[in-house]
Amino acid sequence: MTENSKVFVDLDVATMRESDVAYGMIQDAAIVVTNGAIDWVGPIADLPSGYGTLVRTSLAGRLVTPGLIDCHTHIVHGGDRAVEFEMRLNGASYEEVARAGGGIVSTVKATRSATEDTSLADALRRVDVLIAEGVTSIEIKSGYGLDRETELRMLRVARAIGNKRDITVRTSFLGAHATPAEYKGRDDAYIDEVCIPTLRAAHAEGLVDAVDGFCEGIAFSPEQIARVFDVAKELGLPVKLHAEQLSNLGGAKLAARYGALSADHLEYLDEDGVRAMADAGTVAVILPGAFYTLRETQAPPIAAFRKHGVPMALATDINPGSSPLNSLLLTVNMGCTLFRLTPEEALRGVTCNAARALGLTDVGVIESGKRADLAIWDVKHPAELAYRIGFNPLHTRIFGGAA
Ligand code: DI6
Ligand code: FE
Repeated sequence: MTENSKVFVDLDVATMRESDVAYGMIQDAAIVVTNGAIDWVGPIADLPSGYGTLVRTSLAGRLVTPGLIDCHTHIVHGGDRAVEFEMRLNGASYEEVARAGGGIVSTVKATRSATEDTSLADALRRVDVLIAEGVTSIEIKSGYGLDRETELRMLRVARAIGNKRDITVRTSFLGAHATPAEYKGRDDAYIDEVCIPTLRAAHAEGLVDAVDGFCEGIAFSPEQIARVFDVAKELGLPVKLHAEQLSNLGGAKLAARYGALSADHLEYLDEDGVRAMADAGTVAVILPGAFYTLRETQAPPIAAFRKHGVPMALATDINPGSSPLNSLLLTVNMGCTLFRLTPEEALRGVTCNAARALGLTDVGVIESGKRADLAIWDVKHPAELAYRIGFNPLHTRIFGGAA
């Protein structure tokens, strides 16, 4: 305790610790924050007398949760695909849209032609919307550059976001997202000549926290992803993977073999893959925004994740094609409504389990020694965060102890 300590009182806290009590809930609690970290949390009746002289801030009965964590985004990207959305609703097929210059290729074109400044300004507008919902950590992927210069630029923009705003940014290198037009039909050459050398360059510049890929019929095979993951391993970088989104290629199993932090999407995952994830401690990141936008009908194997004890996270997957969903609170609601997650599972999905999906050990739960990243809500019960649609009850967001 120092003069930098603050005591919050008159609050209930959903600590999200492992606990027999739902949400790790403590009613009528106090939280002591010292030098940006949580010093003490517990029932106010147990507050050590040493803290008794500190000035108290009343939260008037509000609920406190860990700051929210969006563990899967493509929030740095050029342009939008609203016209493509409109074309599809007017009857065009995905292929016709692609032939007319739509799809991932159009986002690559727009991202390549954007400057670092405009990319940053565009992304910050989206980040600010998340911040207003109490988000304190975010993952940001590259993968719309698909050439060395633009991939590096995307990652520099991601780092810049962490400097311009009070938010923790974790970057993922997603060079193996799609094959760019100039390498059409030469996927292996793209992996060898562009993706892997760019990963090495980005890592040398300190721009990479994890390595991601898209393992899918329309993207890369498990063998191709494995070549990228081998380099990640050599560089000492953790991996994660877009897997089993549209079909089952064994991507999650491959990811688990590399001790992946997470495998993401997973609609077409089988129980064998679930077991492999459980054994490896790989988090299942569920992305209801893409499921909804693509009007997918096969849900991820939630019951099997529960049965085998695979931790589940939820994220927006913010991207201009399959998930133009810029709200983590709505994502929480959709996780419950579309996939029947309980509100507690959904809240764990954007706090403790999202932290784990990013390899972050100092956030996602409220306990002594963790960073004081907190969200203070005008709600009585945590289920309210999952229940309302299009309503933001955030009162105050605290990042590293500062409001
Ligand atoms: N899965 C997705 O749903 C997005 N990327 C990925 O690997 C699609 C991205 C896009 O359509 O722009
Ligand atoms: Fe994604």
